[in-house]
Amino acid sequence: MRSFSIVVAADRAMGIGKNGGLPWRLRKDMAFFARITSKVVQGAQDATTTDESTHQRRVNACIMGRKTWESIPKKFRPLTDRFNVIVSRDPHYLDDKPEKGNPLVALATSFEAALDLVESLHSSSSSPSTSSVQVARTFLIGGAQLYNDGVRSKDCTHIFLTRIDATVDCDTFFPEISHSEYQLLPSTDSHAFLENYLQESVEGGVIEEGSYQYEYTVYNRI
Ligand code: FOL
Repeated sequence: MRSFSIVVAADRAMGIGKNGGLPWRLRKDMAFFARITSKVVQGAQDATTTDESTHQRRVNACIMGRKTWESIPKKFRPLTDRFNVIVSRDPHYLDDKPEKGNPLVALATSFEAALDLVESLHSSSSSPSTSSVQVARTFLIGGAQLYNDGVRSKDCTHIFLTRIDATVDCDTFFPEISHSEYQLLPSTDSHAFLENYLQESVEGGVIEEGSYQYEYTVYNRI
């Protein structure tokens, strides 16, 4: 079970960042991000694996690049109630950080190694793990360098793209989504997919916030 989903917000030009941060502040989209990455939905596959019997905490995993980790405001990181996997080529990156030793924070030296780590903690993993954490769903949350690896991976099953109907000054972009590899669900289908995926209501259609209009869209791997 190495499958994962991408979560991203992008403008019309697929811009995602500027000066090491997000180029916009969209309160509702950020709440949607927190909800989709945090919510653990009981899947049929995991019905027999309960944390009650193993004393493990079941959370979703968020894989992110080192720059994305550093872009998250200190008061919001590590992302609460999620297993934070930071990808850095520096194996000592966490050594002098306050997060070192936190069971919900881990370092991987490549995207592949991050997927391997998360797979070893997956709920339906056959080998009993020594970790206190059990991973339900896995999300790749950026940035551009990891999204590049992620969209190309056959293990990427969905792209949850918040499409912002604007062109904002960005210096970082999401890679091209191949239409032979992913299918964009029509607006109504995207909305139905998300409500089923989250098992709760999700705002549909165009959302207006400040001067921005945006919509939650879903791409499925073909
Ligand atoms: N996907 C979407 N749809 N929107 C985003 O803004 C987004 N951002 C990232 C990745 N995928 C995204 C990467 N950047 C936080 C900050 C930056 C960030 C991701 C997350 C963050 O602070 N998250 C808190 C919520 C804070 C709040 O409520 O304002 C969290 O708990 O998730």
